[in-house]
Amino acid sequence: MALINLAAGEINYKIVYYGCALGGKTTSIQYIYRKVNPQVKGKLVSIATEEERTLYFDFLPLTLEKVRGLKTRFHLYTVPGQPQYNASRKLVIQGVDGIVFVIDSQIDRLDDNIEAYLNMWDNLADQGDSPLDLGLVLQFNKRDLTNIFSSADLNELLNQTGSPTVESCALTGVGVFDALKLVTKQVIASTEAATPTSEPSSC
Ligand SMILES: Nc1nc2c(ncn2[C@@H]2O[C@H](COP(=O)(O)OP(=O)(O)OP(=O)(O)O)[C@@H](O)[C@H]2O)c(=O)[nH]1
Ligand SMILES: [Mg+2]
Repeated sequence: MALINLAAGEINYKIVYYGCALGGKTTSIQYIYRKVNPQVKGKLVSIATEEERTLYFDFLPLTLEKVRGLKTRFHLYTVPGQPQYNASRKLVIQGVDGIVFVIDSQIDRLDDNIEAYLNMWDNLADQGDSPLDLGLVLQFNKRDLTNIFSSADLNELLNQTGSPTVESCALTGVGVFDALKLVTKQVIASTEAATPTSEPSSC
């Protein structure tokens, strides 16, 4: 659930980029960091290995338009995709409002994509969440490569929730903001649908 701080006039959403290792999560968030104007962004914090593989997370705070008169902050995170870092993934998804699931479109990454997708469901279930109750967008990444599945095939194989999908090339940024906009719209819509309360909800 979004964290609403009425005293500060703020609403905070947590958006997590999830997906298999080397799929393009960090590249996506780095592109967003480069392109958004300095007034709306904080520092991009990355905890990575020497080879620039995500070890714990990347984190980028953005402050966007007002929702119901509240300043709206989006806290963007990536998880480490390497299978051995599941404990980190579990920590990062605590209190998540929306997920951009980044898929490596290459044919030889199908098993890794499926493993990451099932892992997302498991980790959400462990914290009492479900992709069905959260914002969720599938970002079909690496569309610039040649040995890739069609988007229709990826949709059939990996979109069990009928979620919106976006084709992307995170290297050049194509589709990256489309995916971000879709997930932010979903999480804002879910707050607007919720009954207003004077009590802050927890994140
Ligand atoms: N050709 C191509 N390469 C990409 C694209 N997106 C990312 N890459 C490359 O894929 C590699 C991995 O990208 P990352 O963004 O680090 O992947 P990640 O999902 O954060 O990986 P982990 O941190 O290990 O989970 C890098 O060499 C990127 O430059 C893309 O759209 N097209
Ligand atoms: Mg990464």
